[in-house]
Amino acid sequence: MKSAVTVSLVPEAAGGPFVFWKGLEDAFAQTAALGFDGIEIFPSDPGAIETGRVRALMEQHSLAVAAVGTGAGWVKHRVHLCHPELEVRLKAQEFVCAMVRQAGALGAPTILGSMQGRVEAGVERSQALDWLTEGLVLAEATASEHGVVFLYEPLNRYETNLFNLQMDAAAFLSERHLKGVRILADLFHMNIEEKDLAATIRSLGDSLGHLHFADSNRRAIGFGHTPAVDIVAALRDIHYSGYLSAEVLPLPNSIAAARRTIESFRALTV
Ligand code: LER
Ligand code: MN
Repeated sequence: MKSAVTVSLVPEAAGGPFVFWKGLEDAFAQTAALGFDGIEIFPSDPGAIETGRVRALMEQHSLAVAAVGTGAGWVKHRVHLCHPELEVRLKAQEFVCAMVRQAGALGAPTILGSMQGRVEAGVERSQALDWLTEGLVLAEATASEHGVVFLYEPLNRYETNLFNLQMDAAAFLSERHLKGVRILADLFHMNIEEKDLAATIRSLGDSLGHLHFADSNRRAIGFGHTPAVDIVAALRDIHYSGYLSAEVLPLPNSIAAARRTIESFRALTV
């Protein structure tokens, strides 16, 4: 298992669950100094990832890019993949695929979280699921051109009505034959929705591709009451070798959240 921490490059996401906020140079330096394996980037748009500059930082600090998020497509640009208007859906698809190309060039998978959208009023659920599939098929094909998977993240009920439970999402991906799409399990969302976090992780097995390592209160693991020991035991049981990436609030401040994360990670994975 590998450790990672998040950096947001999106001022409009202020107050959101990201550890670092002061740009890539600052985040890479702090992340490397604490001994993480990777960094997860939340850019405002695909153009914000200059691959040459990011590659230089990766090399300088011996860090991988663990994943790249697409949430700014919703938070900043207000588009999503299940929007009733075709033009908005097409913009959302292009945003996601452009991000997949940028992330793919860095060897990193891209995440579909908030940009999945929701079943809007007046839209049939089956129609929204077909639109979601359309977006996932495009993203999966683009990701496979770069030899990476694409990540689909179930969210809690206050953020989407598409999929709130991990296994419902995994069954959907399987029904739609989306073999290049893996589940991103965010422990914060799971804490709201799942009956048993460790059992769910065991059920996910190989369909798990990435994990947001957040405590019950969306603070660093160790600051809440999520049963992290049981969860890491379940991850070992399924031979999970991906990232535990801290998508958490920068509380009490960025550096303390990052430090608590890496301390918890080390204590749990020895
Ligand atoms: C994205 O990874 C996520 O978890 C959403 O709740 C948006 O913050
Ligand atoms: Mn998340």
